[in-house]
Amino acid sequence: MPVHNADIAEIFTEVADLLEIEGANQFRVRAYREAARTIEGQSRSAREMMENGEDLTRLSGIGEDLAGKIEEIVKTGKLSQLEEIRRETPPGLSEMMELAGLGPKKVKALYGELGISSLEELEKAARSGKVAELEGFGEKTRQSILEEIEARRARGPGRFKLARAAEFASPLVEHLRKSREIKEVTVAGSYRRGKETVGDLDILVTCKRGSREKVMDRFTGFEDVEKTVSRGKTKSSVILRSGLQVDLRVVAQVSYGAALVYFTGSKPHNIAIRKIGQGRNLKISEYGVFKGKGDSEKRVAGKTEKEVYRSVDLPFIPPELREHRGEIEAAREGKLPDLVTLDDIRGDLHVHTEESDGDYTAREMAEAARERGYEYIAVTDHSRRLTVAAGLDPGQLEKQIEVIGKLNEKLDGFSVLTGIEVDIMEDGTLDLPDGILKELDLVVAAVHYKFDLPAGKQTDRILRALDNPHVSILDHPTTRLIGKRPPIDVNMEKILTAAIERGVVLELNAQPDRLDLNDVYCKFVRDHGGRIAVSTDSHRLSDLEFMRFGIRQARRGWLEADDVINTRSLKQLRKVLRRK
Ligand code: DGT
Ligand code: CA
Ligand code: CA
Repeated sequence: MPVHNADIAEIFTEVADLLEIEGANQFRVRAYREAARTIEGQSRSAREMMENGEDLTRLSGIGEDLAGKIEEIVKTGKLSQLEEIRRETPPGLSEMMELAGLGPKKVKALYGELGISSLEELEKAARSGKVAELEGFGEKTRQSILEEIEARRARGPGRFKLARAAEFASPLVEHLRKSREIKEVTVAGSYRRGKETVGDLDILVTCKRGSREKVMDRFTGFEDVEKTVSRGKTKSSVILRSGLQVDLRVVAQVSYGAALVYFTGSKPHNIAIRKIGQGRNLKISEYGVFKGKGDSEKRVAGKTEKEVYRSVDLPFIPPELREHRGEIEAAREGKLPDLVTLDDIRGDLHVHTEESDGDYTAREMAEAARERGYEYIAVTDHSRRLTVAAGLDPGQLEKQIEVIGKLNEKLDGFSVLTGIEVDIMEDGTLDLPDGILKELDLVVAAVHYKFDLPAGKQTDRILRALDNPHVSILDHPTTRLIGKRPPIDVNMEKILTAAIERGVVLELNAQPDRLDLNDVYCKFVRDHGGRIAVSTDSHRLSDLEFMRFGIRQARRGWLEADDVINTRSLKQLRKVLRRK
């Protein structure tokens, strides 16, 4: 198995966790956390960099020592240092650290003084009351440990894809909004940042004076709640029938902005903001921004997020950018991107019809798209190799081109572009002859089989496809399926660069289990002057809705309207689609 950047980040994070429990030097611990973040934020795989003989120490926060460790992980898939620490400190401790409210200090005490090294042991000790005897552990901690463990068990392992989380979040938010007591409702956390998967939902509400009890009743009484894990005055947690955990916090109106910043995260972003505040003698917490100490402590901001950012001389930073990947520097220099919105989108460039594996005709898809306010769609059915999806051969495609021509005569003020989602064969040639491809408005090229070729071969395969002058868009470039299939093993930077040089557009496929390209690659394309098509790959009318998830990911990739070709008028679009 090739080592991905995410694997390296995971290893470094575990090292940091375990070192922290061991009571290692704070700087050392932080170095591993920083390294994990740096590696995860790279568009290129560390493996590629090594293969190119590049100096890993040029990455921020990576010195000789860490560079050596990255090399070891890439070569062996493991880090001997971690194996060693694991022998000394049981891996169950990492899991214990993930429970809210249990930092390294507490875990260290639990392990050092009571010998507890797993969630099971922890639960037993909490039930028997043993943990409450430890210094710094009161009845409250004991209760919260039990609740957390129970919640974990009820929701099971794993994260929810953003679209699936949205299915459960939306009706709950509606339910809360309808309450007369509740004033404002926001789902914060990773959900608000538009991450492709979320661990749990973090909802913040403000309410009328004296109605917190009623708000909690309304929350825990929601029809989809399977179990109430905890209920307090300001915070309650429930598990929905789907297994999704939802935390609800009632916050004061004066703190709403500060709480939003805090609970939207990400944690590294928060920490960086708080540090800027410290440099100005400001204390930034979930309750507000405060100046002065003791009796003279004064709240200087907190009602809105804008206020909080302004207190450290920054403009509002959109939630999708809050990953501590350069957004704070950009904000400081007035260089935040003007992120693309759903309203900017004028068409969809990847739509299937019943001619291959879609459920509707081109006309039906066109009408649904027009209803959404679009000006155009491109019909891109599968090509012949994909027999399971009833792919088209040249004759069938010829016929479809004719049908679409006639359809366009009938559609007033809306255009259907002709296209194909053509298979990239194992050798990098395309599944249909150039003669028919050149008849089309656009050609979307895609890998649909032979996912496990070795990196060199797989990369060459795609590069060769990009060399075909008829290819306009590279479809779901990494072919990953979130939680199901890893990305293909390729030199992504080489592929993206080649595409940009040739004027090939990269697709951000908006299917909830694809979201491919991911945020980091989108940013790479933008930074290198390339263009993206955000496309839904719709097989049904309702799939056109997926555009909103594509846009969330595009925003996480720092994309502006100008970076996304389907924000263009048809005329402009045709210009961009012309190959260099
Ligand atoms: P998730 O749920 O795993 O998808 O990710 P998040 O980002 O929603 O994380 P979660 O639910 O654990 O916490 C929500 C936010 O609360 C998180 O993004 C940042 C903030 N937060 C949580 N714990 C801490 C902390 O120890 N320090 C700081 N500064 N912020 C925290
Ligand atoms: Ca969360
Ligand atoms: Ca949470």
